[in-house]
Amino acid sequence: MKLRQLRLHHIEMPLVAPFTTSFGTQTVKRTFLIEARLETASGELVTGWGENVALDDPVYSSEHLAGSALVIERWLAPILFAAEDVTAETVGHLLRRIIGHSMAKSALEMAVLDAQLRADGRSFASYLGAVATTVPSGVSVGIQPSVDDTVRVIGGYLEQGYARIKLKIQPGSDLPHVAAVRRAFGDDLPFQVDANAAYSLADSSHLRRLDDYGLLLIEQPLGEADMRQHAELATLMRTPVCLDESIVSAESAADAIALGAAAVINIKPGRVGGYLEARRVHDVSRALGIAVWCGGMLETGIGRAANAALAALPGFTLPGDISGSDRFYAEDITTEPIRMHDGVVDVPTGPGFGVDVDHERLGRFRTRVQELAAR
Ligand code: NPG
Repeated sequence: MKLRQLRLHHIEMPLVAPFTTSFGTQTVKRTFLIEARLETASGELVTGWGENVALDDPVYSSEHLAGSALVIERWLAPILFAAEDVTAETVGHLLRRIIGHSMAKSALEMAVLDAQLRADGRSFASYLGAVATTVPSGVSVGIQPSVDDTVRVIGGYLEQGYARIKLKIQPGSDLPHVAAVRRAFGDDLPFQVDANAAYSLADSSHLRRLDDYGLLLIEQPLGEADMRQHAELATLMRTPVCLDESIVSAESAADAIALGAAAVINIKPGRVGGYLEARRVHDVSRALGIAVWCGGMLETGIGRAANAALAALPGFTLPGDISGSDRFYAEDITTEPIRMHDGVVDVPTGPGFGVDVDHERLGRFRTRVQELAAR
């Protein structure tokens, strides 16, 4: 296909409640959606949508939203416009000269992939080889001001039917919260914690006390680059260590597994440069007997739909952060919100990612449009 036009729709969506992690509090989601127009070999024009997951500030990874848009405008889009043939399978290869900026690359690959699958009348789940029609839906719970708030908020999600709870933790907001959740909801609750790199190896004896609570896993306790230290921590505690920030490619997944730094891997397509690399992370982990699950980055319905399809691959044996749209948004950007029912989310079956953008809402949430075309 020939890439004809890219439109970056910058949007701002209010969150239903503030979301606090060890790196800050978010009350609004700012991002941009990419609308790509491509011409097929038969001269048909097809449109696809992608979503960028970078945060406003470089606090989760080095990438940030404004930088991501700039890199697309200045370097990535011109490469794709100059290419004779652009397909989802070649976007990553075409862009390989530009170092990093995985979230920008992922958003572009998504838009091409959606367009290509729509042209073929094929769903993303079918393209990937998904083996499930629904995926278990977990919810990520932000750091709360008090232990009582933590228990109350989690109780609310359990009433809604979520299949597993992930609680954000940080020094000063960890053990008492975890203990209270176990006390309130019992030992059978599928329960895990996420530190977003807030600890150091010197905290190992403190972290080891989490072993008393039968957690599914502890996610990214140490820094992004601390692969060896994660491996050492894993020998000091029983709770399985799961990596998120540290896994930026299939190669880093293979390294983490070989080092004993990851007993479980959180796969986020934006963090590894796209859904095709995400599938490779899945494949290498599965081949090495390591469980994976699909993370979330407060995606709109577009990214949520794509994540549900990815999580339907056979190696995704743990519930992902794939909650309903209403976990974060009163109104989503897609015509149909993603719904959690009975603890699961349905894997979309329509062409492409299987969701359509609601243009009226897009207009309301949009702050600006960036038009990019071949020069
Ligand atoms: O359900 O989309 C969701 C949010 C899941 O907690 C979640 N994401 O560290 O995994 C994370 C965290 C995150 C959100 C990280 C936004 C970076 C940005």
